[in-house]
Amino acid sequence: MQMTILIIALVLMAVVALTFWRVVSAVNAETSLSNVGSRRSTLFWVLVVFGILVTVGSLHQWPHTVATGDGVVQVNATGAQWSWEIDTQKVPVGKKVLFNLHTKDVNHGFGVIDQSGRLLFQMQAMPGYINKVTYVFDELGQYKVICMEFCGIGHHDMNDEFEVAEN
Ligand SMILES: [Cu+2]
Repeated sequence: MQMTILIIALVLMAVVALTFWRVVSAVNAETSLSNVGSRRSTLFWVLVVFGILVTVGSLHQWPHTVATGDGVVQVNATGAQWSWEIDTQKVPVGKKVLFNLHTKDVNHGFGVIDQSGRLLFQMQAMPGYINKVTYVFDELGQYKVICMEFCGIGHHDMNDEFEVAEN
């Protein structure tokens, strides 16, 4: 699936690049200021190469694969106005934790925050879907769960927490 998406994205980027190249070529052919056209063409290709490098460098790990197998710890979390139901309050450090995220009512945002207040990851909880995200916690401690999607008058109070502990 990821390879298919990557190939489609690369083909579409090639189509866009070829389209730009055709347009630039047509403009350059018409202009009498060939020096300006040449500089413009060079700048265009520098930007194309830069864009490809940034895209490949920043998106090559996307989308994240969902972890499966024996070593994966499953955690089921359900959002409802205005609380979370998390089926475990203790997850192991250094292991893959697969969060299965669901909601009973409206959309919620499942955000996990570490002790320093840094957002580690977040995922939408959507009615009718079980969304999955895998995360490996590297540090022991208490982690907070907040709602990151405005879901009604009690949204601000939709907090929970769990502990990351030794196995
Ligand atoms: Cu909310």
